[in-house]
Amino acid sequence: MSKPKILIARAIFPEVIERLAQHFEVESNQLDEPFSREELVAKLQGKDGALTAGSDRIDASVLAACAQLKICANMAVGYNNFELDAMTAAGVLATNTPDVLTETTADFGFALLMATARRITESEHFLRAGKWNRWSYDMFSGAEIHGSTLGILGMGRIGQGIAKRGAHGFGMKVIYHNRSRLDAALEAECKAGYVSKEELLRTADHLVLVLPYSPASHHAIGAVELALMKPTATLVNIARGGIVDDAALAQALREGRIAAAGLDVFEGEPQLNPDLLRVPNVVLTPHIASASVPTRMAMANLAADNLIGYLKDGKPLTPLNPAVLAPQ
Ligand code: 8YV
Repeated sequence: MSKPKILIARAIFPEVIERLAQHFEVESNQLDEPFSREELVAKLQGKDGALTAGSDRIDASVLAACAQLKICANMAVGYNNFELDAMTAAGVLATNTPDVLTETTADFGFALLMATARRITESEHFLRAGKWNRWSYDMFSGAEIHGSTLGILGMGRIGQGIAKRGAHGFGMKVIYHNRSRLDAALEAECKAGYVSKEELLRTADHLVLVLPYSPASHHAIGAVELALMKPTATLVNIARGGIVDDAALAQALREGRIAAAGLDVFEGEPQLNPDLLRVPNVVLTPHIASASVPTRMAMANLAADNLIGYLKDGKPLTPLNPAVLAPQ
C-alpha cells in the first residue's frame, strides 16, 4: 500500500523529518522560504496532510483548492493562521501544540519583562557603542520588578505560568483580566486576583499580554488603553502581532506616556513598524518566546505525532476541531 503524502511547509529538525518519512511520503521545504498562497496551494496538491507554521495561512480558498487534504498540524499553540470554521466545514482536521511550550514561553515572557523594565538591551547598546565613560547615580535606572504589580491580559496556561513566576518568585502582586474568570483553586495557585480590563490597565506596573489573536482582540491595546496606563508602566507583548496597535504604541513610547515596552510579536511581522526602531525604550525580539531547543523539538514532535496519529489511526493528540473526528 502506498504511504499517505504530507507537506512540511517550513524547515524543521531533520530527525523529525526522518520520523515522518517512516510513515509518509514527505515533501519538505528545508530551504525555508515561506510559500506564497499560490505556492502553498500548488505544493498541497495530492497531499493528505501538512505540517504548518504560523506563516502558512489555511483558509477557505486554500481548502477549496486542495480536495485531498485531511489534516493541518500547526507547529504552534496559536492558530490564527487557520480559518477553523472553514477547516471544520471542509472536514480538515486542525491540530496545534499546547502544553509543551507553556513553561518555556512563560520563562521568556518574564525575561522580556525583566529586560524591558531594567533597560538591559538599551544599556548594552550604549556600552557596545563605546559611550560608557563613567558611572552615574541614575544611569539606566528603570522600574522595580519585585514587589510591584504585575498585570496579565489573557490568563490561559502561559498567563498562569507568568503569574506564578511573578507571585512566587518575585513577590509581585498579580492581577489579571480574561474572557472568563479562573476558578478559585487556580486563582489561589497563581496568587492572582481578577479585575476589569480598565482596572488592569490603570493599576499594573507591568502589563504582559498573553491572549490569543482574533478579530475580537485586534488592537486590544491601542491609544485609548495606553492612555490609561501609568507613565511608569512597562508593556510586554508575547501574544500576537495585531493585539497591540504598534503605531499607537510607538507614539506613546516616544512621548513617554508609558515607560517602556518589550515586544516579541509585531503587526505584519517579520516586517515591523519603523517607528518602533526609532524609539530607545523598547526591547525587540523576533518571535522567539518558545525558542528553546528542547521545546522547539517537542513542538515539532507533537505536530508530527498529530499527523501520524490521525493519518494512521484516526487518533490525533491535540485536535482543535474534534467535530471532524465525530462518527458520521
Ligand atoms: C511559534 C507561537 O514559534 O506557538 C505559538 O503560538 O507563537 C510560537 O511558539 C510560532 O507561531 C511559529 O509557528
